[in-house]
Amino acid sequence: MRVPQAFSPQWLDAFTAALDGLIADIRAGRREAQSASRESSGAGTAKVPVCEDHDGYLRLLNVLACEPRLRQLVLTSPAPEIVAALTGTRSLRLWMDGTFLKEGQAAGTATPWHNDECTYSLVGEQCPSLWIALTDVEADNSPLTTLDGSNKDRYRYHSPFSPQDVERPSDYRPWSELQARVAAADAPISTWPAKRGDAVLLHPKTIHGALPRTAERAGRRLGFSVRWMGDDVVWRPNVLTRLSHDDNGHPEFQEGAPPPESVFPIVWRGTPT
Ligand SMILES: O=C(O)CCC(=O)C(=O)O
Repeated sequence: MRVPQAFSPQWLDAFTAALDGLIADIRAGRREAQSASRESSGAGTAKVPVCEDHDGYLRLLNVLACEPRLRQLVLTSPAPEIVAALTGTRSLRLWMDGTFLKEGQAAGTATPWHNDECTYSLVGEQCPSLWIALTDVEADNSPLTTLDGSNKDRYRYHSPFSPQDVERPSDYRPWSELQARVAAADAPISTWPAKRGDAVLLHPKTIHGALPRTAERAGRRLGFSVRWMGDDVVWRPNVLTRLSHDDNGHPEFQEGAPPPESVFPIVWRGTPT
């Protein structure tokens, strides 16, 4: 679901400056980041973002956990109101975030097809990502793509980032089936070019990715995606879940209950408009 011009230039400039500063610091070695391979082994720590940076594709995870000023900006921006209005939740917690910077024209600037919930320890309808275009994201500038109707899937998919040597729960399908669905000639795929300031709300089951950046012109493409937890979200891990530094072994997490306030405080309350 697209929200045209959801953010004014003031917010976009503030988010962009904070992310660009962090990216520059990580690239210059002034700030620590952990590699994606270390993160996928579950060895992550809370206060260090995960950074994958190659071939004009940069993916940064969990910035908000280590950048209190940016976290505060996100919380005071229109973001929570937008998420609440679109999901109908009366409360929100912050889950995690992803930043996607694309430069150059390499095929590797595509974001591979996936859905966000596949490795989640959380279930709920109100667990979306609000993806924000911090630059124009035209059709040749790595727009998001979605598989229409996948938000209604009855199955989850066994991600390559989950353990492979375990018995797959009955409500999961092999990853190859997800790939076959998007590769089918008649796959109902939508492409989401965006103007700077537009936002796209993604249901946790929505199968999505992004095309490569093929623009001949110089420039870049920056998307910032914040994941939220609404009223109906509960913690329900299984053998394919990737636990994080937050919930791995934490005594207050209870299966079937919302994540504890001590770890994920409610950051927004209200009546959705
Ligand atoms: O911006 C992108 O390229 C991908 C975004 C995405 O996959 C996400 O937010 O989950």
